[in-house]
Amino acid sequence: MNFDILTIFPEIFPGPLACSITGRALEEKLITVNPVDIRDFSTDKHKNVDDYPYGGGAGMVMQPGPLYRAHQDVMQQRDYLPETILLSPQGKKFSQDQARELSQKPGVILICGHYEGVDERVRELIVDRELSLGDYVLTGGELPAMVVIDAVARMIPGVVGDEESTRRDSFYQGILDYPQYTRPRSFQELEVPGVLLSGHHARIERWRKKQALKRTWLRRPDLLEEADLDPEDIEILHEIQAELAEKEDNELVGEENNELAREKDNKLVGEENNELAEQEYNELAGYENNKLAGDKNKQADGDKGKDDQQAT
Ligand code: 4G0
Repeated sequence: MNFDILTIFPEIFPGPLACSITGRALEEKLITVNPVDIRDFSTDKHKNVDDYPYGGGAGMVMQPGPLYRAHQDVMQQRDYLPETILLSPQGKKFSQDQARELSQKPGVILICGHYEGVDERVRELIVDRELSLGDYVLTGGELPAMVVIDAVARMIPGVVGDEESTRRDSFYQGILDYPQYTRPRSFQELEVPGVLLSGHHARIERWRKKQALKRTWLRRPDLLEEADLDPEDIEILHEIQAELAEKEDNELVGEENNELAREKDNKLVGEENNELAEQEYNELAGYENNKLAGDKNKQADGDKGKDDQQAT
């Protein structure tokens, strides 16, 4: 897949994309990155590509001319019809689904905006899709473009060596990851949860699913509205909510009101003098940064005494 990038800083590409997995993808020509200097298409004697905003106001606006000509030039070089994407804070939120969709294409053109934005006619004439990484403003669209390239590249078959991780992406689609552990079994007096050493595949799967759902419920309840949960997931979620209600003796948690659940979560974090609250937060949020919480967690999952069993 080819990425053409319209930018006033072509020298910063490939940058970090030359490293690690995307670096190998570049070497193997699974992806190509072609930065195009917008200034090369300026007609200005100083190669300026920005000007003052009509109607007044602070800052500068990217002119349509250089961007339009750079875009025409790139389109002419391609034997496919590339989708043109503008990276800006005004865009639709970039998602894993969009990364997957874009990875099916032969190539895309990424436009990196600068200054206070780009002339609206650029959107009308050449932009097919406007994407934002999130609700924050950066000095330019170059870093967002690199993020998009990375996210799209790793969805291309053969880029990520281990196909298992892509499979897992879709298995736990729409919810947060479960907590992961590797050697050593004991670190700074914190133990790996016993169930992971038990060798009981079904119990491990259920524990992971429960942890993933707990995290999602407590940190990103918004995701649960979109996630496609199977009947077992919903049963586990109800189990989690019942545990929360029981432990907290707080009828707010039983209600399926995300706003209130979050409020309750925040309340627990704030109560740092309340040992029970802190302990419960650590456990429920999946933070095993607390010996007491870790031990309590093992008890809660009925795994006490499994620590001495070997994983393999
Ligand atoms: C276009 C993307 C581009 C318009 C780009 C800024 C954040 C993101 C830029 C503006 C960017 C993002 C109107 C400030 C370049 N910052 N969140 N900066 N304006 O994806």
